[in-house]
Amino acid sequence: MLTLEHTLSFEKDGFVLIDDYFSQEETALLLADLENNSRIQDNKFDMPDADGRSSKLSLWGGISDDIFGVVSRLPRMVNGARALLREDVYHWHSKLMFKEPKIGGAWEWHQDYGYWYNDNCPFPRLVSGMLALDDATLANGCLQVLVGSHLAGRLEHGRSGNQSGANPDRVNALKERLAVRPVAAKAGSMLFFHCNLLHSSGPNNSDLPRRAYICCYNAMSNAPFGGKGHGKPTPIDMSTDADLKGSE
Ligand SMILES: O=C(O)CCC(=O)C(=O)O
Repeated sequence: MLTLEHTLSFEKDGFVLIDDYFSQEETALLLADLENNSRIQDNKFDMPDADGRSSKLSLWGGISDDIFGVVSRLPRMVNGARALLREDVYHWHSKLMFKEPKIGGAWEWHQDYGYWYNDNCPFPRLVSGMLALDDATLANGCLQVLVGSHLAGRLEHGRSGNQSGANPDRVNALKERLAVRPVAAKAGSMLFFHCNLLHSSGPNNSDLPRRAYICCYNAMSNAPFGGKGHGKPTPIDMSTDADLKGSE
């Protein structure tokens, strides 16, 4: 459950990391499913970085009909996003991030709203919940955030390979004023972050994978104009903790 302190910390810093949001048993269930989940495995695509290394991503708009969809609909996820955005939310998209040992590449500094602005969301009123499926460390390319950068507003983004990177001069100016924080995260922890928070990650130089499941929610009042964007602005049919255990 999110507390008032979590919400205040999110508003000040643009993110909040909560340990043990999912139990070890729950993350083990997700990892076991992931191995054989052809919907996710067959839809992975590369996100090459500037050095020619790649993370892999599998991304979908509708809520999936499997254990990962159950997670996207759990009250701890949906109510968390509601508390942080202070209104009802709908499912924008969910995605699996894979950083394979020695292969997984870096992510440029960017804001997710750098992408989602172009999907015609009028306001930066989206939040992502990133569930660490493995321990995330600097060595395996954990997320790094620029603390408080969500308050800078939306920055211009340009293409960088398959990725969209924030204007480097702006990022450097913000780095002189704000702290860069690597978010080392234990498996099962949850990082909620604001769509204007600048974040990046390094390559995976370790022998261990770094996998994360990221559920993104949009404020119900913020549906895109012009028929663009992901998901549908409809209320989420919530799942239960028991569904998570029962959907093996
Ligand atoms: O998982 C990562 O290393 C980067 C993910 C990311 O930047 C994103 O999903 O927007």
